[in-house]
Amino acid sequence: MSDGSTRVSYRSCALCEASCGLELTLDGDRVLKVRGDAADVFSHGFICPKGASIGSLHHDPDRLRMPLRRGPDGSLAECGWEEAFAAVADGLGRVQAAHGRDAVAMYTGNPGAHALALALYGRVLAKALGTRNLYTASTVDQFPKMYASALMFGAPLSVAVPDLDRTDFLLLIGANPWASNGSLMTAPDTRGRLRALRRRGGRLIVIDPRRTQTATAADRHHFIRPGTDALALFALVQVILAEGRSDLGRLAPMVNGLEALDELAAPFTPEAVAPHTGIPAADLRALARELADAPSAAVYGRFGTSTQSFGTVASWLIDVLNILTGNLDTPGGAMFPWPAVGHAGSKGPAGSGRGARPPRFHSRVRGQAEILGELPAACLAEEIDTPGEGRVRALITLAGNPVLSLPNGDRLDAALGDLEFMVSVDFYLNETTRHADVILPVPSPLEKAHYELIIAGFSIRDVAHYSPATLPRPDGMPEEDETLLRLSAIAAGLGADADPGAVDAAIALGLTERESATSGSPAHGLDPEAILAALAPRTGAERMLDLMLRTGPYGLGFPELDAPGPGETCLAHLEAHPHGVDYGPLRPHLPEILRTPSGRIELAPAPILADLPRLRARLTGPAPGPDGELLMIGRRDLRSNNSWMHNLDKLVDGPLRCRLQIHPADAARAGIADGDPVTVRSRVGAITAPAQVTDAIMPGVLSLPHGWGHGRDDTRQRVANAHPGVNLNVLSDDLELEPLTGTAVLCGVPVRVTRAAVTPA
Ligand SMILES: Nc1nc2c(c(=O)[nH]1)N[C@H]1C(S)=C(S)[C@@H](COP(=O)(O)OP(=O)(O)OC[C@H]3O[C@@H](n4cnc5c(=O)[nH]c(N)nc54)[C@H](O)[C@@H]3O)O[C@H]1N2
Ligand SMILES: Nc1nc2c(c(=O)[nH]1)N[C@H]1C(S)=C(S)[C@@H](COP(=O)(O)OP(=O)(O)OC[C@H]3O[C@@H](n4cnc5c(=O)[nH]c(N)nc54)[C@H](O)[C@@H]3O)O[C@H]1N2
Ligand code: SF4
Ligand SMILES: [Mo]
Repeated sequence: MSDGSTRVSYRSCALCEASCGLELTLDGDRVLKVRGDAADVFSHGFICPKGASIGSLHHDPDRLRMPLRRGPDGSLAECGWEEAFAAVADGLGRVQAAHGRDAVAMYTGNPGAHALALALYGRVLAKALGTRNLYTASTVDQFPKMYASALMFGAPLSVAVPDLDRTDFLLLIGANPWASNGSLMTAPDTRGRLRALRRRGGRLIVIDPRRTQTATAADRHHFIRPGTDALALFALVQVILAEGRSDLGRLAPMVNGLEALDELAAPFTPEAVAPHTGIPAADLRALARELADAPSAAVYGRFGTSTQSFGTVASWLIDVLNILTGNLDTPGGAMFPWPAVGHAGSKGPAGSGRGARPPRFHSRVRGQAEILGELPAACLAEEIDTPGEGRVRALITLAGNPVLSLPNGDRLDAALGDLEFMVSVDFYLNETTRHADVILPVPSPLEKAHYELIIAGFSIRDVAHYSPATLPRPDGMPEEDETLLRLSAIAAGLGADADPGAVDAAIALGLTERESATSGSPAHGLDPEAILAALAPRTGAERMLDLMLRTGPYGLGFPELDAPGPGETCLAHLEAHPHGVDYGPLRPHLPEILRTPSGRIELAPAPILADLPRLRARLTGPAPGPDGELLMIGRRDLRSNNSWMHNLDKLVDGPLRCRLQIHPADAARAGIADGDPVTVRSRVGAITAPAQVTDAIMPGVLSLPHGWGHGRDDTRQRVANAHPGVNLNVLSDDLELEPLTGTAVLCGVPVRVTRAAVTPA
């Protein structure tokens, strides 16, 4: 409603990891304008087309404001909130009673890493469900990096990020921050920061099977054959060691396993790996020398080095290089962020810990190991569609669209149609949620409070931002944390009518008890009830966040209880600083951050060594010939957000984006011209898309963007359905997993192409 006057409001953008500050101009509850917040302490006014569309997302008429429930005629129709929760209690209760707790699976998608309520209460729900069938998008994304970090530093979230603003040399491998705005590297305006790196005389080298925009802006770009990054990285290690160029500096006394590396690296000479990777030996040798000689340097890999056949080994080698060159935990190198809520990988006594733990159970159908508390998402479809004891019969999806994001999408699509019950917490009726019996929408990004609880742990500068809700929620719609609490109560058998406030109070008391028992915390020894009183009247996610901030490294503590902390940070302090609070550039944290049992950095962890025979076999196997198999990779686009921002006109207009990139030599061999419809087949499926013949892709490699494949008439996404594209994951194989983490091999899917007879729609 307009009240005739406009106002300006600030908040940080939760759409990707860059966390930019936004300046919104509003008239009543209408968003008139969205700009970058020039006063933001970190993004300084930067904004991308997605952030600029947050008003359109908020006002999108297709975005759900009321729950949907499947009626007797099989169609989804709006219903009241109480009716929706009662239907969930009935559906989940029936499946749990008939088939047991493991029969209910849960899948959490990418916004689970951004949304405060999901980050805090998703695990409450998982615990209440008591199921082994927990899945997330992490096993189609970053788990290899997290597992390598757990093995080397002792905790999965101890991920070192490039010190972008100070480094002299950056090797980017399998990442395209020009489009993605950075990942496991929170750096608003990555492009501007990379330009600044080159302006100050630094060098940027990119290794990618595509000449991306990031590559075009670099000093040098090398094509690499998908899936061979571990070979190329090992060659850099080999040269640095063989030429005596390694210098660990202050890390030397903190490292275990250095002596094993010479022998491990020996077979991977630049000459041996060149025919496999496609990078000439001389280039690899020169790169190794430049990296070792740079005054400061960082090696950074992302999606392309993670979601592939040697994802964990490649992720490990990236930090081996950072360590051998003396650049880990050093300004200008790769460093550990120190977020205001406390570093998630550094709980408990400093310097050593339990380290990575072995898997506690295996999946039912293919016996795949559990990883970091969950099962590989690529196993979800078979756990639903394979009959037998322990079969998944119900599914909860939180903020995910697995039909488009998991491998063998068509199999999962069919499996979801076969469930006894499904509930989705999401604000779109999309390719996945169309299978749900109940959809529970959540407030729009402008209707809820925001704090990047997880992502701030990957920030290239220590900063904190908190944004309260900008606009009120629709009448009757619960906060996202309340919805999750109600689902948790239902999962625990307390029914749809349990008081979410009482459940939350019990959880909060448990947390304050734990904090009171934590030595070193400002809350140590305080009466848990007194802590709760100090946090009042906040409840839910905000109460938990305030507790974490007050007891964090810059925290206010509890001065009202005579227990001050080291700083001023608390939720009220962040509320008073809408442009963010800056704690400065990253600082060294070794050895305190280590949580390995040895209290040292493990340079040669046993599980990684166990995968090296497979890599050596790769080296001695045949190298690809000029007309060898074609390998499919994905790509991202600045105006997409995985599968879900295609319903906004401004983000989908312009030239068709879901096109198959193919090198002219491969196109000529298959008789394909630019614009021709091409059918691509893999072991599991086939799709047809128009060709884009371009030498920006390496010969032997094809690329399609992921997240497309809309156009179902039982979804409610009018704009997306008018720009459907095809689902890349119809091609990726649910049986091809990286062995150490069960992460799907999405980069480098073997395919064949033929010119199709008909033009795709
Ligand atoms: N082939 C191939 N496959 C890929 C990738 C690839 O590059 N290639 N990328 C992979 C990666 S890195 C990822 S992270 C996954 C993503 O996989 P998913 O997370 O499964 O998919 P998204 O498209 O991110 O879907 C997010 C959903 O959350 C909803 N949503 C948005 N915000 C919120 C919120 O605040 N709360 C709730 N409850 N819902 C919300 C949206 O409506 C949407 O339905 O895909 C993976 N799949
Ligand atoms: N605009 C936009 N931004 C996003 C997203 C989005 O969908 N759209 N998604 C967000 C999410 S969930 C994530 S995880 C991040 C991902 O962030 P990034 O990893 O930076 O994003 P990608 O564009 O997937 O970059 C991966 C690059 O790896 C290359 N590649 C593919 N296979 C290989 C290989 O085998 N080896 C090497 N060396 N390279 C390879 C691809 O060509 C691609 O350029 O982006 C986030 N930001
Ligand atoms: S770069 Fe990411 S955080 Fe920044 S405005 Fe765009 S979507 Fe939002
Ligand atoms: Mo992701």
